[in-house]
Amino acid sequence: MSKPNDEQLQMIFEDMVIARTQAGRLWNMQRQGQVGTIAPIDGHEAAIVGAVHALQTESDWVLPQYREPLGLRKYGPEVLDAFMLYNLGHPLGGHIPDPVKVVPSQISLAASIPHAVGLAWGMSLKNEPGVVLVFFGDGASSEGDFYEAGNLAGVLKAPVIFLCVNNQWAISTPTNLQTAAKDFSSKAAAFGIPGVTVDGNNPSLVYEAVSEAREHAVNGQGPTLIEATVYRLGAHTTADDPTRYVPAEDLSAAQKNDPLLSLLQELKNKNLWSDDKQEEVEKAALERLDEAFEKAKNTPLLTDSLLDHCFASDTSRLARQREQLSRSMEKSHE
Ligand SMILES: Cc1ncc(C[n+]2csc(CCOP(=O)(O)OP(=O)(O)O)c2C)c(N)n1
Ligand SMILES: [Mg+2]
Repeated sequence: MSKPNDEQLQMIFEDMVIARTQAGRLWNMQRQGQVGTIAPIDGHEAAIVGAVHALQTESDWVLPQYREPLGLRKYGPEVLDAFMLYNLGHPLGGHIPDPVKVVPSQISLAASIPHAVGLAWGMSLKNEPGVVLVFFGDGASSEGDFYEAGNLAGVLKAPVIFLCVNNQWAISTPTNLQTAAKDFSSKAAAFGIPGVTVDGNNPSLVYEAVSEAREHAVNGQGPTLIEATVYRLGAHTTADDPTRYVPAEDLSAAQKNDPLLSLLQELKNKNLWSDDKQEEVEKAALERLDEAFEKAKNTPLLTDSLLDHCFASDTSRLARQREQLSRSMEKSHE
């Protein structure tokens, strides 16, 4: 079984710190009206970064839900650049150029899961190497798309990894109202595939589970469902007030289990991290975010391209929509 070595753990931690730092800055920027809605990554870093570090960026695809983009740094700066364009309201923002194997994140729950299975099945038909990893939440697992795609993937033995990040909440719906199953990984039984639950606050365990699922998939044995249990430490999004429904004692218990704290201690004990290093990484993370933000802000809005290829010439309804779109784009860019 493959565990991350010290050097990999250091890189994983660096990406976790970067994600947390950038998320904090984006939260403030949203409050200042500079960026749109943000779904904070806080509490999810170990699950996301640990998983992504077990993948091969040249051959393996990632399909995020919407909380993941800041954790996908291993796939290159293009992911953050695309995320900023998307956040600032560019209609085609989110598009990530070749050869980066990350599909744009989107908000429709579970909608990426059938795409992930189709992509994985296509890769196996074409004898292409690699696997597809799709992220989704505990809430998304109640969607029909999850069951339909999971079933098909089991039958086809598609090389796909279903990674359910169970952060205990779907906005204000707790997991006991989401499912009567004992956990989310047991849903794998209906698909005839392995299902495992791992502590998503421990990036080594997530890395190990994803490595094993990857081996399984590339050996032609098909999909795995991994449930990574975490606790959402922030709000659902910048539009949410979790103090209205998250029990304060649950949150403070989860804060003691913050995935960054335990790994920080472990790396410091091994002399693999220092306060100076922390400061340097945080500073670079903010500079990188500023750069991506400035780049996105200075990119002209392609307001028309979204509607360009619907008809040979605009119907009256389309013309109306085109005008509405360009008005709202101008407003969001003010
Ligand atoms: C198909 C669909 N239904 C409902 C929503 C509204 N919605 C947005 S986020 C969310 C909660 C999702 O929870 P989960 O999948 O656990 O992800 P988390 O936000 O906790 O990371 C809901 C219900 C949506 N975006 N898409
Ligand atoms: Mg959730």
